[in-house]
Amino acid sequence: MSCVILDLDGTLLNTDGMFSEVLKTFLVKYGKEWDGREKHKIVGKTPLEEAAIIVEDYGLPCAKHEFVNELFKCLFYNDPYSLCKVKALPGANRLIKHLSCHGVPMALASNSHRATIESKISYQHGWKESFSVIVGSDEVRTGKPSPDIFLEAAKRLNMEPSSSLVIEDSVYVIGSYSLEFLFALLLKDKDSYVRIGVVAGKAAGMEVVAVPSLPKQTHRYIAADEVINSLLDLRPEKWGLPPFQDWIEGTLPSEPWYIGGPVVKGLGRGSKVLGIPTANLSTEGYSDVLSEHPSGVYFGWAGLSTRGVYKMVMSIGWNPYFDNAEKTIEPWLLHEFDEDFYDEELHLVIVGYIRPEANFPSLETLIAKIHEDRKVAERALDLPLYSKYRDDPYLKITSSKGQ
Ligand code: ADP
Ligand code: RBF
Ligand code: MG
Repeated sequence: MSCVILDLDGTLLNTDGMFSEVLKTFLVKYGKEWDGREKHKIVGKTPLEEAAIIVEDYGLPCAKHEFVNELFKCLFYNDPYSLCKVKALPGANRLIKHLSCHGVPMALASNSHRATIESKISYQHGWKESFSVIVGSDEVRTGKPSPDIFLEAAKRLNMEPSSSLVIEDSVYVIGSYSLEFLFALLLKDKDSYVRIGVVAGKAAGMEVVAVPSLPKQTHRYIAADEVINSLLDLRPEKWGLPPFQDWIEGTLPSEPWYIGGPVVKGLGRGSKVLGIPTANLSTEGYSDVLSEHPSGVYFGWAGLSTRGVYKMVMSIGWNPYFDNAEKTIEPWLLHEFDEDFYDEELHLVIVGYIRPEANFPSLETLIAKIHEDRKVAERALDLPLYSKYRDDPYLKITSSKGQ
């Protein structure tokens, strides 16, 4: 591949976060206050399903399609208030910097109108300069799922479609469609919603990597050449592009991030089924942090009140092998304890990423992989880059629970 064509919403930008932002302001109009509790239930739903839950939960005096209509209007028509709150998705800045440093030609190809694309990226540092080509749906005859946008992007980059790599989340269908068209499409074929971008890329004769922005939806992306969990998992060298050079001994360093709380009961499977106890933390109150980090296997340091600071490797997500309904945070402290420590205050400093969560053909292979993760984390945490966080004050918990 000699160039990369990227979708914007849901691929580089967290439009999902934007949806919640708009939702919050919108609820105020109805005299209700957003309390974030829906975040759990809503994960993995399409906006239509999401709206139905909210209308019901808050007892809003409107039909769900009216509600969605209003939301779509706020979201997709250049409302500067919501646009400036949109955050880059994990790995988006890293990818853009990497490709532009190596001189890989890049285009943005979105179903939004060009003006909307430009105002969206104007809030993201360094993005405008990195894309030599931007194509909006108002610049071609038909938007995705038609291949026009992608073909136009390749043409303007002076590249052959067959040497263009498309990266798409496919989910958000924006701008060029009327709401009526959108609803008709969704009613007829629920999956069309997540296929649109991938189908457009394949119809253009390009290679397509899908990065689903809805969890547990991998099966809907069969048309793609590869499905990855997040941009962190993209391996450009698979496509003949320069590899990332920031992996260190099997780990990807990140800015440290912090979560903590009392150790809660999980499903009781860790020690019983895997022989690997995980001191689960509640996801409540962490929806923002968790939406900034993809599900996956991470590592760092764990501080337990009254006991000390330990190396830690953890998984965050839906545990595909068990196909959990809820997202869980499961840190394995790399130390032998003589007893349980439920309800004790546990603080985590997460310093890097290891791999996406995966499914496994057997329990044995899952267990073997987790022990491999343990080795990777144990070794990496001795590197100065990571070991310095052992002294982070967040790990030294002096206050008692609730303070
Ligand atoms: P649950 O599903 O309730 O989390 P687990 O089987 O995963 O049950 O066991 C986790 C519990 O085991 C933790 O809450 C903690 O009290 C205890 N535990 C003992 N050793 C460890 C360890 N090394 N790492 C994490 N938890 C441990
Ligand atoms: N479960 C999975 O289904 N897929 C995984 O890739 C996976 N990776 C894990 C990595 C680590 C480091 C740990 C501690 C657990 C992992 N688990 C995984 C198991 C899961 O998080 C949880 O511990 C079990 O489901 C028991 O509750
Ligand atoms: Mg556990």
